[in-house]
Amino acid sequence: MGTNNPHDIESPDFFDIAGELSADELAIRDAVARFVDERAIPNMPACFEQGRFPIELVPEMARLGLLGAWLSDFGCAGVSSVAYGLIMQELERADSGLRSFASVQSGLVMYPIHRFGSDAQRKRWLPALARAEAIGCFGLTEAHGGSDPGAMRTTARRSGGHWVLDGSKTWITNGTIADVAVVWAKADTGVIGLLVEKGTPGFTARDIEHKFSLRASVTSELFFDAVRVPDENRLPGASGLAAPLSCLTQARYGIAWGAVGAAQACYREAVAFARNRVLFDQPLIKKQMTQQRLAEMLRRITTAQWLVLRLGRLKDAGRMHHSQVSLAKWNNVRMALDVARDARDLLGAGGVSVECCPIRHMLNMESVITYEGTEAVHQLIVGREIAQTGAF
Ligand code: TGC
Ligand code: FAD
Repeated sequence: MGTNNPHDIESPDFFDIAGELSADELAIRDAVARFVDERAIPNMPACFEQGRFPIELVPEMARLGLLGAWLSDFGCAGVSSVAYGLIMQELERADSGLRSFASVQSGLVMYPIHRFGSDAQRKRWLPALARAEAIGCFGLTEAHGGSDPGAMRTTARRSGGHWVLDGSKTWITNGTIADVAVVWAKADTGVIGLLVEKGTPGFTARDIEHKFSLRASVTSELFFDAVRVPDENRLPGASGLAAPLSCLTQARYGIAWGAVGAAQACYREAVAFARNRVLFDQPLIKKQMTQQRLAEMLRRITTAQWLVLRLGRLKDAGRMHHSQVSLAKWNNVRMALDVARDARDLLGAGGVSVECCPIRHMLNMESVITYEGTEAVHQLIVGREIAQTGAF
């Protein structure tokens, strides 16, 4: 049987997921787990409290080959989708802010350049993004409603060898720290993607402050006022809304894995607390109600682990459909939110302190359940598969 020791790197692994992983996948997971345990976890409570993204960890993540890790060539590691998922799981065990950074850089910036970019764009940006010499962001959401990106109002108008970009984007991860923004805009021909470089006249970014969630992550607004973007910065292979939506599939896949890591961290802390806390002359873990609660957490985590493992194998086999990713993102984020909330409660008063991870993960999950498609959007995507007709 898999390990259930809260101090073990694999915990919980009740159905021996580790036994399904290749030697390479295990080695990658363990290397990231070491980085997370030694370098990230000790700093995350303070970063969350201070509302600071730990940017000093980014070069270390790049050195470990974590950015765009499943992509091939151009300085990317070319690991399996399951290995990439394990990377996301381990990063989010520390904090969703760390996983968010890696998700955006990998799935929302490197992926569209890799898939839709010109050779010149790939050569210029991918090695730099993999080494974290450049940081990227992804601008799709607009203030009037992120769930319906087809209704975007940001426009791109052709003018000689340039595109003139007007509009704004909001709730953009990495916005003010990005060297390049992948911006989606409406042109005469439909939705196009432009690489907008920091410092381009008319392009400004401003941070969104006062968040109660994802505090250890940079979230920004982007403004475009007659920004002239050369045509060579247009992603030539991207035409129509399907292009940005295919990027979302990549990021949602990583989130489905990441949510498992957040839930694992909460479960471990709940088990350790229940072992040590003595109430009514007995450790809490000996109480029927406590065991029922921990068993419930383990059930939810275990089913989520199998879901993403299967999803990853389907992805590697080229058989994954985006509605399956929706079901996994919905299920696993809901699972992590519920596990985090219950673990928070199990820890009693101490559980409201930043010193305990469940409340931080719980607050983060309120963003994670909203971004990359809200729970309702994913339910409607799965509903559309069942009914073969959309009800958005
Ligand atoms: P719809 O008609 O469904 O689709 C238009 C075209 O796109 C194709 N498609 C997809 N392709 C790949 N992956 C997907 N997930 C796809 N979903 C749809 C579809 O087949 C169609 O292709 P074609 O060739 O027939 O044209 O479009 P719709 O306008 O009806 O939209 C449907 C809906 C609601 C599902 C979509 O708009 C949606 O997913 N909305 C949610 C928006 C969202 O998730 N935004 C996320 C912004 S990025 C973000 O949050 C980053 S957080 C980062 C972090 O910090 O981790
Ligand atoms: P709305 O779309 O206005 O939704 C409001 C409510 O309506 C929700 O409860 C929703 O579930 C519900 N709803 C929507 N459609 C329906 C329907 N058809 N029927 C019934 N109910 C419905 N975006 C980016 O482009 N790039 C980023 O990097 C990025 N990073 C983010 C980081 C953070 C921390 C956060 C919080 C968000 C980020 N986002 C990003 C934005 C995110 O994708 C949007 O917030 C999300 O898509 C939802 O859009 P909205 O907030 O405008 O909510």
